[in-house]
Amino acid sequence: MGNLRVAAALLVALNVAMLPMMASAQIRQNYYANICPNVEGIVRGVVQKKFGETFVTAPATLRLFFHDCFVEGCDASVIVASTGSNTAEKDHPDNLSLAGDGFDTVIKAKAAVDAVPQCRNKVSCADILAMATRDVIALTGGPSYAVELGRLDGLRSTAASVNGKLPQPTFNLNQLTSMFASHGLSRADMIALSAAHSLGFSHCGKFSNRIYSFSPQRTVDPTLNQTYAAQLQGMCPRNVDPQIAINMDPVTPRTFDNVYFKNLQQGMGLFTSDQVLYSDPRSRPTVDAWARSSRGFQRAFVTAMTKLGRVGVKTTGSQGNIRTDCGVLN
Ligand code: HEM
Ligand SMILES: *[C@@H]1O[C@H](CO)[C@@H](O)[C@H](O)[C@H]1NC(C)=O
Ligand SMILES: CC(=O)N[C@H]1CO[C@H](CO)[C@@H](O)[C@@H]1O
Repeated sequence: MGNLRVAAALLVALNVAMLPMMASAQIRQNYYANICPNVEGIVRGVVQKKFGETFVTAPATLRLFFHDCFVEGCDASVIVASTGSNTAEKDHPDNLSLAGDGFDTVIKAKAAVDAVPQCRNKVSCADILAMATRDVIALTGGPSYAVELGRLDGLRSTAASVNGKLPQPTFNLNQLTSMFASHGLSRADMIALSAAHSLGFSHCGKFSNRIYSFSPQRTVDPTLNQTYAAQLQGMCPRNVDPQIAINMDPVTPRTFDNVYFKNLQQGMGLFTSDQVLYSDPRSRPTVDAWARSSRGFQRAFVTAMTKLGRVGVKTTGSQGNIRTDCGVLN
């Protein structure tokens, strides 16, 4: 018994001692400076070309990065394809129809990086996704920032691991705050990151409860702008084709900007999880501040993206590796 207690105390001490060691295995800027000096230019070239072909490249890549980081950490596990014996993350129903263009962006950038002999099999898919995400934000008018690198690719990807890991559009502020907090992200980080909904599309089914069946007493969510609600009903009639998707930012759908917050002030947040940031008095002051100040929002967004990019990263050989094919575990 005494020995066990000593062993337990030792384990606790060891864990505490290891915390700073683990923290020192951090990702950092310019990680590939000697390994593959032009990696950021190579990735940017591919992203620019693909963005020129289709705008969806931007929202698809940004959302893919978020879903990657929130399930098993930023380790490109979301990109792995299912095999006969394993249903991977991307085939979980909550992948919420991740657009194929995000996957395609990473795979094309990986091919371009690996075409350079010095870089071949030296750059992780997780890092390529992080760089591509930074690039699509800049291409759509958002802030540019130095991206931290040095992640390894994860060793597993299962649909089961997605359960309960992604926020739902029906979430209230407490649910949003606690899910983001479980990844070390503050409420301000959560609010800043939600502005990713400044770009991209949603299928009608994700918010139909707000315009058709809000409660037994009311058809339309009272926090929704009633003019906007009527427009949404027009674009998304009952029994609409489930493939139909509409812009999440009705005002500037192709620009990454703080109009997202101005929309919330007008009752034009598409999901409950968007509008609640304004209707809840605890988060409203932040929404108001970033609706006023584009610079303030951009600064907070870069901070939050950098923190998101650190979630669950793998940096040692026992935790991960560099995949040769982003869609297949080594
Ligand atoms: C705060 C909680 C969040 C919830 C509840 C949420 C939920 C959703 C839902 C339901 C959709 C529509 C999916 C569809 O119908 O196809 C969507 C789209 C999107 N989300 Fe989120 N999301 C959240 C946070 C984020 C964050 C933090 C990011 C990125 C940093 C993000 C990026 C995107 C993007 C870019 C799209 C558009 C995708 C496209 O057009 O292909 N979301 N989100
Ligand atoms: C609803 O949106 C319109 C613009 O589409 C705006 O003029 C109006 O003030 C909004 N109503 C509310 C209550 O915010
Ligand atoms: C892009 C992608 O992989 N989408 C899949 C999401 O999950 C459903 C099943 O729940 C698949 O049918 C999609 O192909």
